[in-house]
Amino acid sequence: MLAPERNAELLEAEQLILDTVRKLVRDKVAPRAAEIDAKGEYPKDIRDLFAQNDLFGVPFPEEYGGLGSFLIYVKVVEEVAKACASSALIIAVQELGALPIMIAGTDAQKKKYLPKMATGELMTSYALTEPTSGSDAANMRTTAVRDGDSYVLNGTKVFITNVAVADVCIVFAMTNKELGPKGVSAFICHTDDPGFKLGKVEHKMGIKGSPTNEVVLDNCRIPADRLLGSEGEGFKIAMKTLDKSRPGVAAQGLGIAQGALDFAAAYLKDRVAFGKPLSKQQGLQWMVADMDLDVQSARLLLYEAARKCDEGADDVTYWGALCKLKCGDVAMKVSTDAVQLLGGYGYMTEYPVERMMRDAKITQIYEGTQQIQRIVIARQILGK
Ligand code: COS
Repeated sequence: MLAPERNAELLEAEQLILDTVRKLVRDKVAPRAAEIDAKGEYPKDIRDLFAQNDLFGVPFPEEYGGLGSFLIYVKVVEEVAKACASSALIIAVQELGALPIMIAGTDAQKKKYLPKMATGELMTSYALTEPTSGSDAANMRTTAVRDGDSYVLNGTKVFITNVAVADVCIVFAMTNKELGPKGVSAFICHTDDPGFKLGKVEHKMGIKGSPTNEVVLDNCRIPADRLLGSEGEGFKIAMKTLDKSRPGVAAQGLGIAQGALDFAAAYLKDRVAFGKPLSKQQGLQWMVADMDLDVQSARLLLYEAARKCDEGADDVTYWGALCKLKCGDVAMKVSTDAVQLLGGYGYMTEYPVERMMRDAKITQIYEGTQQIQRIVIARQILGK
């Protein structure tokens, strides 16, 4: 439990921040969402707005310039995702790339990077996945070899969100291939380090406003003091990061679902068929009630997971997986139902629900597929 004074302080902060975010979303994000999707454009203007309004710092510890609240952070991501999942991802990825430093950084590393990440002066990214190791993350091939005061990294990472617009990228690489997961180490790379190269740009079904790239590490040489933790600790750092970043993706999914439900409900009240608004048709009322039940249940799980992160609970692995699984599935189901409720119009790009349905799909895949979440949950209950 948080101390009562801290709780009161955070409740007040939450009110202020969410009012600001709702206004920003209404005035600046929502009007741009369709265009961002159609052009596949990274919304730098929206990134700047988030930075100006201190939104990146919300989950960062107070001593590094943040607010220190995961609960408010997930609510911010949710609000933005109601209108634009790509914009919400800018905030979520900033947390993802900063988490390894929060979790395993030395004091010097934390002081150097976290305050600038909290303000958005430095943007981050996270490179774990490789062409042949996605779910089986420990099976990576990228290597890091110590050479005097440096490490030299070689390998290819794929599907790296926002690396093309990042200053920093947390890279996981094998320092000892023989040791499996215990041979993985984590490094703070800068995207302008020698040998750090952007590979091909991926073309995606949704979240088109976030650039996704391959990263080629071609004798990428970095100072040895950019190792996070000790050699061999990288896999645990990666997993602990995902425990706390999965709620961010869950929040994105929840926001998409709520946005799609809100739009469909307004449409049903407006659209007349068979002599009355569609909202008077019992079959459609029942669909809406089920969609709402899904959204509200997902929200309860997510907020509980975020509270666990805030309290430093020892079961964040379990709650992170639970909320990601639920919110991702709800995002997909509710957005698909929203398309159905709009009929032919739902399928047209003139209306936002087809975009929401395309954007929802990734929340069932990235940050660990829904199948991986089930493995994580089952292992917490049954043991490995
Ligand atoms: N926190 C701390 N340590 C963890 C951990 C966690 N959440 N999860 C695993 N570990 C530890 C284990 O305890 C084990 O250490 P010990 O041998 O000292 O006990 C070590 O890490 C290896 O774990 P495990 O044997 O469970 O590894 P597996 O290869 O079986 O993989 C899964 C586990 C499948 C859960 C993992 O590979 C995973 O999450 N994959 C999905 C990756 C992913 O989400 N990718 C998305 C792209 S990144 S945006």
